[in-house]
Amino acid sequence: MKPKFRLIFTIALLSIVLVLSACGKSNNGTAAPPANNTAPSTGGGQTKEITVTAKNFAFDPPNIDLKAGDTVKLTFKNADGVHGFEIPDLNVNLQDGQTATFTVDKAGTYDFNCSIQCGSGHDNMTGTITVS
Ligand SMILES: [Cu+2]
Repeated sequence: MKPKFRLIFTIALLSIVLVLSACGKSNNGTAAPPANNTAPSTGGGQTKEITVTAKNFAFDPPNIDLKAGDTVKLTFKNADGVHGFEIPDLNVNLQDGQTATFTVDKAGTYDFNCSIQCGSGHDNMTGTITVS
């Protein structure tokens, strides 16, 4: 009798935990989209031309701020040494003198890095695009 009660109690407890965690998930899901109807857009949707320059061993600028919805025309140039420019999350990979056009739809941070093994400072060649 007692072990059976314990089993039922355990199942009931697990059910409550599952229901609670399912609720938490759906709440997070519905809270994600921003309420665009209450505030005017703060500049998203513009086209911005940005040039990133690489030298031994850094990018200039190392940080780029964008608004969700912006389209970027990004040109990459080597000023010193031979480097590449890669944003893995956005499928952007540029060599010296190349330009990529892409749109950042979602807020978040997108890291970029050097895509060519350029020397001792290669691992320091990182930067971040922040989309708000
Ligand atoms: Cu490198």
